Amino acid sequence: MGLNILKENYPVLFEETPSEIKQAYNTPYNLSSIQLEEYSENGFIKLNKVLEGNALKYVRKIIGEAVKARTEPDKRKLEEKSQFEQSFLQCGYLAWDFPAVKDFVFGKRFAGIAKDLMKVNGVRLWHDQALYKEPGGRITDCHQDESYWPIDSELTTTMWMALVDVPQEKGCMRFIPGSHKWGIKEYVDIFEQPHVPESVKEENRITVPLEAGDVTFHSGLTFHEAFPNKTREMREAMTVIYFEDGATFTSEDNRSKDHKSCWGLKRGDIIDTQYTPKII
Ligand SMILES: O=C(O)CCC(=O)C(=O)O
Repeated sequence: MGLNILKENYPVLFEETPSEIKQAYNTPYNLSSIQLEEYSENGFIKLNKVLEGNALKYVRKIIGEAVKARTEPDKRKLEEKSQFEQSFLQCGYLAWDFPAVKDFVFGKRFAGIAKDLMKVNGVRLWHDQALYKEPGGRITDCHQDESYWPIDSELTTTMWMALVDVPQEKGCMRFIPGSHKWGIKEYVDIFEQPHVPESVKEENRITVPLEAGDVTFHSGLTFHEAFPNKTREMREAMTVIYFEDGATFTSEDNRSKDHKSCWGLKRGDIIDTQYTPKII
């Protein structure tokens, strides 16, 4: 869809973000030492009310519009989609197409949490992606994110924000606590041929239902999965992925080499591209 048509059909995505909302995106969220310890131990954490009120309503609106703009041309029914696509509608790099989403993704409130949890001096954006699980959508297969990313650092983290209440029956996330301490264990091909990872078969999992505005952060090494959406409503979630400033690019052969975040990089380069700005 051309830019003018997008601007005409989705005006809110191109309007100036109200200052009250920008402030909500940039007000620090303070973590206690117990929360920092919990993340270090478990490799994930749930944080309540990271957004509330008008800011939450606004974000739900703009992400919903952005997902609609991206997915509207696809008229396939759920059952006509691939197994991977039945796990969620995946809409990445929304910040770069839609200025309203960019203000959210660049929010220092969220990047500040990532910085504190990873205990680093600075964080960069890896990428954003909305993950909407359609009514009837299947499980998200268990995996470790870092097995897909050519980042030479164990310090990556994903913020997963619920834009609506996400109980188990709507497809909330489930984590294997402590699995971030195992290193990269197992590649699961969630795109074509998912399997239950050997390493997690016997492990305890923790189910994390969220209310709208709550988030989880999980390390790129933590095994996680999500339940199917057994409701008749969309599971609306937005994610932002961060990595430690100074991390290098591991490989041109990696599965994610075509991601915009990797454009122009050679093995060993510091990851510092137009798509991976330092946020805080
Ligand atoms: O939203 C989901 O269903 C899965 C999310 C996920 O795997 C992730 O954010 O790393």
